[in-house]
Amino acid sequence: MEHRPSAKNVLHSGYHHPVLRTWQCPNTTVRPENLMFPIFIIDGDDDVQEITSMPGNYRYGVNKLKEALQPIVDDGLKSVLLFGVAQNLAKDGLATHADSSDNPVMRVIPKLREWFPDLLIACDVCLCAYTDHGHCGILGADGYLDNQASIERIARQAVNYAKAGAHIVAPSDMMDGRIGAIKEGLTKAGLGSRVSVLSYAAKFASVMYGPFRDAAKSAPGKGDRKGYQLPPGSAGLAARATLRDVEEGCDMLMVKPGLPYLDIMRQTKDKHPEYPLFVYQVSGEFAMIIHAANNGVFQLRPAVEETLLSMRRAGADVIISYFTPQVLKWIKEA
Ligand code: PB1
Repeated sequence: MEHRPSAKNVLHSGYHHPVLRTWQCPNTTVRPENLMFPIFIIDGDDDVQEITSMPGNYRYGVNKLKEALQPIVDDGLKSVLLFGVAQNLAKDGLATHADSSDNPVMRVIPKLREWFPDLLIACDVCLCAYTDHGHCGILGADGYLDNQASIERIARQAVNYAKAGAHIVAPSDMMDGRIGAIKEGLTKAGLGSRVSVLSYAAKFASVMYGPFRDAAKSAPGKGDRKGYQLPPGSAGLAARATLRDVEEGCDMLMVKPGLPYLDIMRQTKDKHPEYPLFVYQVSGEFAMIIHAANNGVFQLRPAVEETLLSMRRAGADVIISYFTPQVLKWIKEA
C-alpha cells in the first residue's frame, strides 16, 4: 500500500520560497519600533563602567551618555528604559535618593529630552537600587514589606520622574495597587493624560535577574523577592495581576522574563488584545545567548533573531532587550 499525503496535507508547496515563508509568518517581524533599550545611569557623572556579567553593556555617567547613545539613535533607536545606579548616593530605608535632585535618572531625563527630542523615554520605577536593604518596597518595623507605605513612596518616585520629563513610567516593584497609586499621583500633578504607565504586570520571581542585580547593585540584602514577584508556576496570578493593573488604569502591559514565559505572553495578549504588550528579555537571557554563542553553541545573530521572533509570535508588540543596538545594526544592514 503506497501512502500519499492528501493535497491538503502537502505543506511544502506553501513555503518553498523565502517570500512564501514571510507570508506564512505574520506579525513576527522586528522593526526599530518593536525594541526598547535598557540603559544604566550611574551617579558618577564621568564614569563609564563595563558590566562584566553583561558583555557589551555599560553603566554611563550623565556626561558620557550622549556620545554613547548618539550612534544607536543614528541606527534608528526609538525608545530607552532608564535604570539608576547609586554607587555614591546614600541608601536608606525610605529610598531617599530614588528621586532626589542628585539622582542620576532625575538629572539625565531633561538632558535626553534636549539631546534626542524624538527619543521616547521610559523610566523604571522601583526602590531596590536606593534602599539599604535592597528590597523593592518600604519595610515596616517588623521587617516585612509595608505595602501601603511602598505604593505611596513608589507613586511619588513615578510622579517626580514624570515631572522631570519622562514620557513613560514603568513600575517594576510588584507591590499590590501601585498602578492605581501612580495614576492618582500623576492625575493630581496634572500629568495623568501626558505620561504613560507601563506596568510590569506579570513579572516572575526568576533566577534570570542575576546580571542585572550586579549591574544595578540592587540585590536584596537578605531574603528574596518571592513574596512579591509572581511564582514562576502561576499563570493564574499572572492573569489576576494583569487584570488588576488594567482596571487600575495602566496604559501598557509587560511580561517578564521572556523566553521561559511565552505562554504567559500569549495568555496576556489574548485576554487584553487592546493593550500594547511588552516583554522584557532579561539580563540572564541576554547572558545565556551571549555565552552560548561565544562558546560555539550557535551563531549569535540567528539565535537572537529566532528568540525575538518567538516573542513576537507569542504576542509581544515591544521587546525590551539588551541586544537592541546590535539588532538595529542588523536591521539597517538588511
Ligand atoms: O534585566 C533584568 O534582569 C531586569 C531585572 C529587573 C529590572 N526591572 C528587576 C528584577 C530584580 O532584580 O528582581 C529589578 C527589580 N526592580
